Amino acid sequence: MNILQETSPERVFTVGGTCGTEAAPVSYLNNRYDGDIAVIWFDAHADLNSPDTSPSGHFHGMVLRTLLGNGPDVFCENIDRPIISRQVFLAGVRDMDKVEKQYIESSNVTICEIGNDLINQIATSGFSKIYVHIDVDVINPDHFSDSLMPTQGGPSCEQLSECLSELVKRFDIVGVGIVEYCGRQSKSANQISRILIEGGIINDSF
Ligand SMILES: [Mn+2]
Repeated sequence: MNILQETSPERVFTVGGTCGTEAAPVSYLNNRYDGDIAVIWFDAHADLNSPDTSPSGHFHGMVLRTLLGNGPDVFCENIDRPIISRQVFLAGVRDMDKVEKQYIESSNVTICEIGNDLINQIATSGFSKIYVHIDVDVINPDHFSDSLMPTQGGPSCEQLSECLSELVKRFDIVGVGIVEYCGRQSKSANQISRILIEGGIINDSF
């Protein structure tokens, strides 16, 4: 976080770690662009537990809620500027706790289908900048096997890269985070680079 504030980059690309690594870049960019940023959360999970509701107590299941201003104090203290629920677009979510569903119903978080639905929702939301969070567990485990929390269902690698390339064409992507990858085979590292290259993320934006 200190490094981001000192160097003040216009765009941030992060690789690695768990979803917890997203706290610094998202809150930094939200502050830098004055809240004018849609946060697309490609993830099988909503990561919307709070310290009071989390069944596991793992921070990576609370990071989005922390970014929304309601997480463990030690992390919230370091959030530059919390996001508001209208900024959040969950894409590919399919494994949620009951309290997370209740939170979504009581907030302005949007759940989107990966593809045209997501593109249309972002287009009508009016945000001019986009942050793209990719937890690799969003990908169907039949197609990609090296995520930390494999979860049934979800898009193929091609469906994800097609959606990314549409986002790159239409919107200004200022941040990308790739997380929860546990590389056991070089095949999966190649799959990730192919998704980012075919999705146009690496060529055009970063
Ligand atoms: Mn996840």
